[in-house]
Amino acid sequence: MGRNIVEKIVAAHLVGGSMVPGEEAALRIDQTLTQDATGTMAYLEFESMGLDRVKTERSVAYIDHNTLQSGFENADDHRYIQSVAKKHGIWFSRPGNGICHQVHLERFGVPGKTLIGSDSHTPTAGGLGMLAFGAGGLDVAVAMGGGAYYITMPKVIKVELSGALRPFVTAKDVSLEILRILSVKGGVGYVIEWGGEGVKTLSVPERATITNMGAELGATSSIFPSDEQTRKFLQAQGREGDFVPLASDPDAKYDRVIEIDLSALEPLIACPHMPDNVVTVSSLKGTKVDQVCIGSCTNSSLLDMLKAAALLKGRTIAPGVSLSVSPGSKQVLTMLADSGALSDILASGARLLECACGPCIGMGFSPNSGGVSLRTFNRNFLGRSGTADARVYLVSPETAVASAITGEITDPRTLGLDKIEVSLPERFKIDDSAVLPPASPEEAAEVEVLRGPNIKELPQGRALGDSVSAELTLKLGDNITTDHIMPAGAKILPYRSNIPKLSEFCFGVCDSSFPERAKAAGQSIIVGGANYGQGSSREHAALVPLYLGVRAVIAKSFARIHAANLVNAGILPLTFKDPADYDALKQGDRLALCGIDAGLESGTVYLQAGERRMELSCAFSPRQRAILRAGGLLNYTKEGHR
Ligand code: MIC
Ligand code: SF4
Repeated sequence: MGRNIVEKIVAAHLVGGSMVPGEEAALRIDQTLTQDATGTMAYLEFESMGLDRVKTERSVAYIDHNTLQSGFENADDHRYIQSVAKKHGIWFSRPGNGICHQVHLERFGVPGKTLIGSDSHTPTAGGLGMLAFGAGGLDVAVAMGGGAYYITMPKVIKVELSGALRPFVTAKDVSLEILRILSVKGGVGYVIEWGGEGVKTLSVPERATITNMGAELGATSSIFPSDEQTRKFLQAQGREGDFVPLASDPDAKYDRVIEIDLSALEPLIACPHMPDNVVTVSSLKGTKVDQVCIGSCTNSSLLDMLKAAALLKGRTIAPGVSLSVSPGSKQVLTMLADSGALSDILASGARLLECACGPCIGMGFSPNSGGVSLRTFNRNFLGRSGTADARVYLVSPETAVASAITGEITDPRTLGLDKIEVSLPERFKIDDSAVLPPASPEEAAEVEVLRGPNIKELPQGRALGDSVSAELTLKLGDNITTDHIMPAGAKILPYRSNIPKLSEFCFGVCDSSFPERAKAAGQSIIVGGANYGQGSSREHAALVPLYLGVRAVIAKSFARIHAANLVNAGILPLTFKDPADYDALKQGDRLALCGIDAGLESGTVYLQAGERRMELSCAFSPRQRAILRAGGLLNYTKEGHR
């Protein structure tokens, strides 16, 4: 029987488990990436596992998130990552070189290979035909050490594209359309494989915009075939040797097929505060805009920036609007400068930010109070911009520029232009001087790892007993994101390697009294609704609750990466067998989880809440059970498992 692309890459990398959807598959990982906000923790974990030189084909440490250095903390972490990378065989992408996913696409991604990264948007590399996953830092550390990456074998949705995008309708609108169709939880348990005749019309950077936002669907990954477009892109990056063709077999099977006619799409916009809250841009015509941001790993390619520059050329932005432009990489920025397009951007009144995540993670450029911010980014969760009452909308670069010019939400097709003439260059400007190689194995022993005073001890996982008696310290609703659990932003991110300090901000968006209450309770249980933990890969959303004494999270359902991070931290993620039980629980209840030992084998544990006895599902793979019993992946690995 024929195979789809996902099955082909999985089959070529399977080192254990099974390819049956729903069962655990162990994959050999060819490449890893980290970024600085999760990387410090990942390398501390790597060191504490006693691992030596990475065993991957390529591992890269990027500095792109914590680039505002308003104190010593971020600079110290950067220095730590640079030194630890040098010692252990990891390439180091210096601050200023760009956003991890953009640089990885340009310089390192290889079709047909596997990649895991300590960032949820790692599947961006699927635009090049890589099978790439976002993962917690611990999983990345294990993979760097040569260990397998374990996934629940996903089902595969094929999105069959036909037609071609019309002028001013973009890859971003394709991302928003699929979010409109599937919602922020519709991709859970699936890889999205993009195919059909329409695929041929999309360049690699456009494909990467689409695979990037697969993270917002909750998908395990997203992937495109590797074809002529891929070859052209790699050739222009001076990497034609990395090209391999990759296509599904004609008789490949899919679990679901969704058809999208590219020619029928129009400009779309995601409204506050969820990426799937999608309507047409024209339906919001006239809404006043305070701020516009162009950039992020979704829309910061040279193609995006050239389009923005072409639209801004000869125009000035509205007086009430503040426009920021953050190119995705040094390559993009230098090519903008060399071509003169940067002058067009600056002449319009835009503010140029460095090649980094910046406003996307609240690292500066927060909107004004109650401000309306239009962003070409991928997430618009409440409070993420750094301004609690800001209203953030997600759009394409074309819609962003049109709105910056008029000062109100504007469909770019109404600007009176026929189209924008922009194409990819025959040859990108190649300068890898900002990527520093690791020390040779012979020199590695001499490299000193430099630690700053902000680096504190890792929280210790505790082995699970047979029962847990604890208070329900927090009850939450559906779609709780990791930005709710462990907020980010310029003020909090510098403490990513200082869990005690970071814990003061846990659940700050929902209930700022939680940290104190959890500490006072000693040990506690959290209850959530559906899709608990969606969004980022930050393992801090598990490590901080662990530090605060959380032993179990009971929810209607979990997002994939967060559930894995909870297990890795030794916290039990459990689901209600009867959703009505969720309604019967209230904050402050005394709860008793019983029969954990037997439940790990049978798949059911019991929760006693007053008079009511509830059944909770506790279905884990044998490996996950062993990790939970050991009190987390760190302990499990130290016991000698790989
Ligand atoms: C995000 O976009 O939320 C982040 C910041 O890139 C996170 C990683 C982190 O929290 O450091 C992600 O997507 O995984
Ligand atoms: Fe950076 Fe934003 Fe992309 Fe996360 S989503 S990697 S913060 S640009």
